[in-house]
Amino acid sequence: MKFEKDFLDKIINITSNAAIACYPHLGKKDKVLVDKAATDEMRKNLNQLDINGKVVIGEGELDQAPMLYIGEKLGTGKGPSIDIAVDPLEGTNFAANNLPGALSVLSISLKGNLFNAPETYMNKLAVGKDVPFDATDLDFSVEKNIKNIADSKNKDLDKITVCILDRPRHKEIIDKLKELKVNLKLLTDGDIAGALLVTDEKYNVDIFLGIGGGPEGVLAASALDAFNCNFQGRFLFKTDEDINRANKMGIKDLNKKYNLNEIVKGDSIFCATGITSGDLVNGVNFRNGKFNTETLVTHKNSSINIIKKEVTIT
Ligand code: VTB
Repeated sequence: MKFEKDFLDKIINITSNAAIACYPHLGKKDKVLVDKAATDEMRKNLNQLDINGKVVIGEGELDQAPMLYIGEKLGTGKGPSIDIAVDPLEGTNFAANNLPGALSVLSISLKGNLFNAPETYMNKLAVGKDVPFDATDLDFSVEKNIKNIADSKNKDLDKITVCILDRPRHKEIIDKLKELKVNLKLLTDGDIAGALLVTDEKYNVDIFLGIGGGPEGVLAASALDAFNCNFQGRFLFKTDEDINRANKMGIKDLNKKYNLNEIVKGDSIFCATGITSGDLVNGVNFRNGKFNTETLVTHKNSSINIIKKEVTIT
């Protein structure tokens, strides 16, 4: 089964509405409030869809409701069985401070086709489709990955740009990258968008790497799949709680390196609507009583990788 166009439009509307719901709360310095606005709106809209939906990537467990929690059932129950990955507000700091880069993100696939990821960190690597499949690997050293990319693109190292979250845990990698004299694009937050910068030369990012949220990794992977880019991820289970959760989800090899085709299978739809303007899309715009939103949409089976503009009247 493949998702049809009208279904695609409905999904675009869901992230658009969630983004619009954030608009009154932008720059109010209240992360909880703006996150709740996005989540409530996304849940309301998903529940109106004729699907038998289940959240496989969400925000925490049942006891952490009202967030869209892992295992939550969504939809009218009348349609196909769908796996849903959500990040209603990716970049809560951005939205609370009215800074660039906040997105509302959703990905769906048929049941069983999206990895059921626990809420833990993931070590990630993403490269564009112009990099040969075997040129990069999570298990290669940073230096080897960068040099292989430079070789395959016939570029000097100082023309390579690496995108990574700016975190103390990445100090060693960042020091190495500085030594290699590559260019850095350091993110304060928002590593879904960071990973997606490898999808098009216009963003001038050759590789995204480093440790960020696992759910964000799965969401990014579903878009990267439609762009035929490469992605690898390895979850990091540190605490006993993390390990228990992974066991419950059926993850046997805690150290497994996942390739993209093990994270996302079959047809999928990914939507990321801008809440505030960023590298990928513009944020919500309100003018003459109308909201304008911009959504990055990918649909694996129709090879749609577009930025679509939406207009909603208040
Ligand atoms: C990333 C990023 C998120 O968290 O996954 C990051 O995409 C990872 O966590 O926007 P730390 O902040 O603990 O490093 C965010 O920055 C915030 O959820």
